[in-house]
Formats: sequence, structure tokens, C-alpha cells
Amino acid sequence: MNSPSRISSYRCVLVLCLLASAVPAGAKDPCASPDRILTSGPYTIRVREAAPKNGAGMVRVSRNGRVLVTLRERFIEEAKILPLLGPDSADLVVKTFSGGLHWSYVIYIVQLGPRLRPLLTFDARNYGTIDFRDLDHDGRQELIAWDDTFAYYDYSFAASPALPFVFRYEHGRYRDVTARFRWLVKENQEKAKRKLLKAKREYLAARRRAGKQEMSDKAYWDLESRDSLIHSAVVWVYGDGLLLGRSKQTERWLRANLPRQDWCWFRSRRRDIRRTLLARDRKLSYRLRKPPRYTPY
Ligand SMILES: [Ca+2]
Repeated sequence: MNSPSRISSYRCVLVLCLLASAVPAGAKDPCASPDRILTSGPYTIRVREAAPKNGAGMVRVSRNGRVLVTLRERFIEEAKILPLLGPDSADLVVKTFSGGLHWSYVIYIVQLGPRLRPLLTFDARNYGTIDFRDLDHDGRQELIAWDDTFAYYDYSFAASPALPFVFRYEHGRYRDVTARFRWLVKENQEKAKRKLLKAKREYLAARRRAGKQEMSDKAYWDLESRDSLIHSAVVWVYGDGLLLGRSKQTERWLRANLPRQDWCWFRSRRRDIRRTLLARDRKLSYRLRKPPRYTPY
């Protein structure tokens, strides 16, 4: 996700580039980031995190001096070697960012073993936050990410929910095993329920205030924005309920806690939310290229 500090740093880079235009031809480009070199056994990884002059970041993997693969994107946000599949494993993690306000993060995992082996390419789109933890204590680290499948879904990006996404390496590839880590999903759902109840309280208070006078544009917008927060929390709570295999119980909770019009909104979208959530593994691929563009709805 983009932050004001990132946007401000882009502006800073842009200013530096403009200043650099006065540098005589042939002089060293002050905008160019120095390449970083990582090594693991016979592998050498050259990382160019960002080249603001032409907007081209790069990760190049070589073995014994022979280039095996080059990943290119405007920005390389992360490139590091971690023992993800066990203490002796050397796994290269690369996170690329396309730039722009919301698009797009892609996470690559490549094993630097006897041969170079792509393990996962994950289209994280808007949500670039990732973490690695051994959640089930089997010596392999799971990848914890956040699913933006329902970003912009009938509400603003700022209100969009973040459903958990857990990947575990097993039977030769990373797989979506989010449903196995019920405690993690349950925590997420409890947080979403608190958000929903808070948004409902604030919505009802705003409606009471608006009801005492003819509704101004500001009061109308106030109500609309609070209603969209309820819708976002509904998708969040129900999405986690589907991951937990507790859709009926979650629907009962929503029925008991939603204002009538929001319950009806949910009813009209329930099938779509379910269908969309079940399709989220389309964000994964196992080659060193971007996954196909995922269009959830
Ligand atoms: Ca594990």
C-alpha cells in the first residue's frame, strides 16, 4: 500500500532528477542507485532497487558468471536471501513495485539450490505487506500476506478489507493454506466485527443528527461514507467466515447486527463474494513472470 512518506520520497527523487539534468554529459548520474550484490554458493544476485532516471529496477541472477534470469520492474522494494524451506535452504525473495498510487506489488520466491527453481509468484496487487513465520513449527517458514481481492468493492480503497493469505510449501509448491490457521483468521474476523459495530454506531448517530434537520450535502456524504465502512466490514467479516468454513454462523451474526438496508446489501452480493473468494488462487503462479492480471469482479 502506498503511504504519504513513499509519495513524498518519489517527489524527492523527481526533484533530484530534475537537478541532475544540469549535469554535463558523461558525468555520473546522481539519480542512479548503486547496485547491491547478494551471494549464495555459486549464485550472484545483482539488485538495482530503483533507477529513477529511466524507472527501471532489476534483479539479475547469475551462477558461476552465467546469467540465468533477469527480473525487471520500475522498483525493487525488497531482495533478500532467506532459509524459507529449512535451515540449509537459500531462497531468494524479491518484491517488485510498479509505481503509481495503487498498482502493483508482485512477490517472487526462487530457490537457489542445485538448480534455480521458481517456487512462487504472487500477484499481491495493492497490498505489499508480507511476513515470513514458521506458524506450524515444522522448520519451514510460511508466507503471510494480505489479500486485496475486495479492494474497491463498492467502497473506497481506503475502506477496503484485508483478508489474510497464508502460503505453505508442500508437495513441491506453495499452496494457499489459510484455512488451516484458524486462529489467525479468527483474530482477523474479530477485528473486522469490531470495525463493523463501530461503523454501525457512528452511522446511526449520523442518521439521528441528519434527521433533526433538512439533510445538507455534508450530512448526506457523512452518511454515505459511514455506510460504505459498514459494507467494507461486512465483506471482511463474511470473507473470514468463508475461510473458516463458518458461513452460516457468520450470516446469522450479520443478520443480528446489521441495519436492514445493509443486510439487504449483503444478501444481494453474498453469492458474488463467495464466488470471488473461491477464485483467489488465480493470483498465484509458479513461473518467473507476472501472474495473469486478476480481475475478481
Ligand atoms: Ca511452517
